Amino acid sequence: MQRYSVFAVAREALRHHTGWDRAWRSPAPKAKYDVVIVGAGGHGLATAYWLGKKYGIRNVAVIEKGWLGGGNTGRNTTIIRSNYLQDPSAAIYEKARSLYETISQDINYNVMFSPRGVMMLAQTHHEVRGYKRTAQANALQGVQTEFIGPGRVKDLCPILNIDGPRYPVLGALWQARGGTARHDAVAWGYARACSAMGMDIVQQCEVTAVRQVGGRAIGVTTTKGDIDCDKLALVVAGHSGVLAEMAGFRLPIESVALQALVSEPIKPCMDVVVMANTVHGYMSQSDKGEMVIGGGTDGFNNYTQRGSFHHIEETVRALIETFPMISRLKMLRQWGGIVDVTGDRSPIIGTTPLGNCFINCGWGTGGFKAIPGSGWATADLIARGEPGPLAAAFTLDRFREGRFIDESVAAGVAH
Ligand code: FAD
Ligand code: PYC
Repeated sequence: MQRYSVFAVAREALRHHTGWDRAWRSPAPKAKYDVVIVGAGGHGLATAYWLGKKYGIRNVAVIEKGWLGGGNTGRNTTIIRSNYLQDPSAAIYEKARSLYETISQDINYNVMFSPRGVMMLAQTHHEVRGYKRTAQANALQGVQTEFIGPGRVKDLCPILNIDGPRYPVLGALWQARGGTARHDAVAWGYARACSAMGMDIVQQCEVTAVRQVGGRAIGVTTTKGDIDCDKLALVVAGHSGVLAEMAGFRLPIESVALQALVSEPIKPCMDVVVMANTVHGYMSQSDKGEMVIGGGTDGFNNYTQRGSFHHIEETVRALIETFPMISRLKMLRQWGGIVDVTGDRSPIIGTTPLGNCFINCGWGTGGFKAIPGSGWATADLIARGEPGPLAAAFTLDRFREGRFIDESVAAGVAH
């Protein structure tokens, strides 16, 4: 793999950028791999990366029906934080957040991780109690968060109106090392690192059937032909129910569109991420100056990866008391992604009723932040055939056994 560095950029500048290699190869699929991963979003690619990096398993294909990172990974609002309530969630999200700290060096690709700080506003007394409880749980879990008062909130984000008549800001749960990263760079960086390890990332290749013999997965049928494998991983987010049906089992998951929008670019005015869960909306400013604004999920199940007009009005209306400045902004574009939501708002990582077939899904509205840690845990699962400590609580069995990991508040997005 050609190494990216300031010297490489300078060298290429002198020769008019004619010497850059392609970031990843685009091979035709081979007939057989040790591991086939369906879905080249962040989670599928990070899983492949850790399989190669940690376990030396490199005869791996990542099969993608569209273009890599073109699902939710390239459509999200990029918020990274680990301020969850339950211990298993804090462990996997904090592992992921800590990997984000060094990911650009680890994979030699600048994902623009920006630990600018994330605050979740408390705008009711109930939220104050809830976030104080989360801060205490986080302290026990080794996750650094604190509950801050309204004065500190205003200092950190002067454009906030903390004296709103309906929902004054009473404080916030603050995670100083939370932040954002460039979403598609995360997918591109992992793809480049996987390709350099000899793995095949096969785009424009849809899986249409899961082939099985005697209760074990033996491969997939795709629009580019049959591909055999020893182990199969389904990492397809909003299409998890579809792939599970091909594999012959059902998942406790609903697929629903989550929408976001950005404004025209403006001068820098906000250098933290703010989530306002009572009124419901969240906002940060991109490096280009656009205000990145997110809303809630659609109120009905669907597979439509697009925005709908009423969401602009609903989301902006919700935020306007807290951020009066957005009443003067022109909105530039909106979009949607299909997220996979479980009943307890926690992911599923584990074995499945089909032998040799593993699943990673259910990240719902909040899986971008989890990508490096989820890949780590899923690679461990595939390599060893059973979940390790990071994934053990997130297996499919929990729905049968009633071991829910309720993160409906920490999810921070209206469902
Ligand atoms: P995806 O990136 O969706 O990848 C799955 C891939 O599988 C897709 O590329 C798809 O094309 C492919 N696939 C599907 N079916 C097949 C098939 N039959 N054959 C081959 N390939 C197939 N999370 C956060 O942490 N912070 C946020 O701020 C945040 N904001 C969000 C805002 C929006 C608007 C949306 C939509 C999501 C947001 N999320 C956020 C959630 C986050 O984006 C997802 O949880 C995460 O990206 C899921 O990654 P993934 O790799 O599992 O799925
Ligand atoms: O999980 O932090 C999150 C999030 C913010 C917006 C969408 N998801």
